[in-house]
Amino acid sequence: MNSLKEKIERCRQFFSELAPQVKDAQGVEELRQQFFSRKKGHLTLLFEEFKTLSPEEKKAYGRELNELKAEIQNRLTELEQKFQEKASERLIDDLTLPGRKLYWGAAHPITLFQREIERIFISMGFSVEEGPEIETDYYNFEALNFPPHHPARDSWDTLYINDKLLLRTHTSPVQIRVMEKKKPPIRIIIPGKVFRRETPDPTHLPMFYQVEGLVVDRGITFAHLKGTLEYFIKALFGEKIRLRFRPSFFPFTEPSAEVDIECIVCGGQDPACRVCGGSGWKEILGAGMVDPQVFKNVSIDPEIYSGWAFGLGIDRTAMFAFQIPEIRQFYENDLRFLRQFNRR
Ligand code: FA5
Repeated sequence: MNSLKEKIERCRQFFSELAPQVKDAQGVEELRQQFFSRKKGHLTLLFEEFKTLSPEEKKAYGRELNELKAEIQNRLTELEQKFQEKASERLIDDLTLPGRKLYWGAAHPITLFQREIERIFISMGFSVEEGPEIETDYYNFEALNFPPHHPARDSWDTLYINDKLLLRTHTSPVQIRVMEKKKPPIRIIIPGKVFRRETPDPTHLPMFYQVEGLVVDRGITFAHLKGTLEYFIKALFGEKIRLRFRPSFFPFTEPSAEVDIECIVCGGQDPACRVCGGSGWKEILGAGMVDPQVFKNVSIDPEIYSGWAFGLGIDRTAMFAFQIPEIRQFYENDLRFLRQFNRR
């Protein structure tokens, strides 16, 4: 009986005689079957025989056999590519075929909406700032008047990286970063991603966008906050939108409020509404007058200056603006959904 070495050589030679005769993709597939088919392929049979060898023989032939397998596979892949290219050249040549439809990429609806928000605030004289998504406990909590172990920390379901670092739970830490560097007058917005350990539902996401607003100057009052937010929300939704301010609590503002807009999904008509729970209202932002302690933390004198701040959920508000009853749709990457915002 021939040694496995001779058989390997014969198999190599046989393949090199057959390969140049292949004329098309089907021929490549037939050749592949001839050598690799599960029961009778030439290479398969050699591997079967290899299994019966003694450990010394296995050592001697294992490498050669694997090299042959790799050689044949590479050549088959080359042949496959060659015939694929030929086929597409033929397609390009055939001018009677219908054209291929190309889709332009477009900005994501949340990006479009963020730009709209920026446009409104820039028109009121605000400028746009940014800050890091990975934050320290100091900027995310302490400087914002949440001492360690303060119970208010519980309402921010924080994703910690280690004892000192975390994924920011809101855009408010950038207020501190800006006030440390710039002195009043300050009139800024801060859009960006925030993260919370939340179970997704029709109005909640674990990663979402917020836009923070901050105004600091002499003589700033709650009336300025209310007027600016009313103007902004009407610019976004139209004059007829109904909104309400509700008293609330944030450690870094005093007094604090939340703003709700009317539920676009049920208009308050459905007691089982999955968006507003039947109340007819949905919260879109938190706001308030900057707490004097926050000013002290950044060495701004609260006896001279006052200010207001707000934090709005961009995705949550976009749901209402685009009349989408389900916030998760923004991130499901369903092109049928996303293309509706492609205005090209
Ligand atoms: C805050 O994050 C405060 N930093 C807001 C603030 C800023 C108050 C400045 C005072 C001064 P709150 O956790 O309520 O607050 O979130 C603000 C907005 O983010 C909410 O009104 C909502 O629109 C949006 N939001 C909150 N949680 C989620 C979530 N899981 N998914 C989507 N949007 C959310």
